[in-house]
Amino acid sequence: MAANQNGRMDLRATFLEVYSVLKSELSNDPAFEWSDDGSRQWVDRMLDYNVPGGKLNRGLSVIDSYKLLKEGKEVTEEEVFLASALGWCIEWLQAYFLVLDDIMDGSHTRRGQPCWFRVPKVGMIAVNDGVLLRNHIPRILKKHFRGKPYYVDLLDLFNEVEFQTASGQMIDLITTLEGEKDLSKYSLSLHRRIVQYKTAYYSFYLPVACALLMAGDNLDNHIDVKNILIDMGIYFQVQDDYLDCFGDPEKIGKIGTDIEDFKCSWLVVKALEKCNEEQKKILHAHYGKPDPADVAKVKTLYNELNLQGVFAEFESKSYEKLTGSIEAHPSKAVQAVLMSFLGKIYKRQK
Ligand code: DMA
Ligand code: MG
Ligand code: MG
Ligand code: MG
Repeated sequence: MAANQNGRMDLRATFLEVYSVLKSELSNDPAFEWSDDGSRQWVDRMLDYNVPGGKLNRGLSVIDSYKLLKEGKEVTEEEVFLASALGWCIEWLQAYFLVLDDIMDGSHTRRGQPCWFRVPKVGMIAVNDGVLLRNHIPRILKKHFRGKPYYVDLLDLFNEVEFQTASGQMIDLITTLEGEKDLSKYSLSLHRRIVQYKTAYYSFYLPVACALLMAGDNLDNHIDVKNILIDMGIYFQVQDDYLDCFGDPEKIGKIGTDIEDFKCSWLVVKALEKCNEEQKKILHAHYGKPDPADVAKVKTLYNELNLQGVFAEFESKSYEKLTGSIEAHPSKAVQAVLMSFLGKIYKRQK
């Protein structure tokens, strides 16, 4: 156990060293040659604030998955560096989406600190910082992967997944438009569409797809793996929706805004499924209002409907189903990759 813990800590430390390398490569870009204009310091501070402060699950998973796919064969230092660089590309992608997501969702905190756009003097410069974060990804890929046979596939993968995520974010946002607020269109199938696109591809499929490409595999050979990862991503976003209301802000590092924002959250979909006519009126009257008194009414209703119990049931059912699909996979190495993902998120509190 102790050895495992240490192994994990070493991996995290190595991973963070790679972050420093990538950061200095990016901030030493000729674009910031006139270092007296503060641009290099801005990029450094912006990166440190937004990129490395999360759980790093997505990034670390690339290295984990690559090692498992190698089935115990030796993994060189260079391979660990490259897998880490790909892991960081995913963390960069996540930072880019989160900086913009927090503006659009009107959020207050992220990872236990104010959202980047709420930091004094940042404000809407955060929009351009998001664009910069996004542009760092192809720069990292160009610098470290240009000569690899899978370079084009990597670029295509990141482009594809970015498109999917942005499309998910779009549906997530336009369902909440003023004047079109309509709870009756909120269903499990709409929820599934939103979360599959906004979360599952970049959080679950992308890390494994990166590891597979590095291992010389073709992604088209792994449609079954992709489907399991998508289901896991949907389960993960249901947890995110649950924690938005029932999680401890100290632990998750953010304050929920889904009720105020009229989001098509898993919780409101379940509430609509379970409520009687009387309770439905309460939802219609108070969901999507900024006033804390309205939010409190919705939360009371969630408790009356025992949504915590409904979620606990969903969580164990999802775990069983996912384990079943994973065990049916022919490759032990792939099983190990998928089980390690599932183990990291099952019953998470943050
Ligand atoms: C976030 O969905 C999805 C992306 C692509 C950032 P969300 O707004 O529920 O995330 P969070 O709860 O972290 O703000
Ligand atoms: Mg958000
Ligand atoms: Mg959002
Ligand atoms: Mg959320």
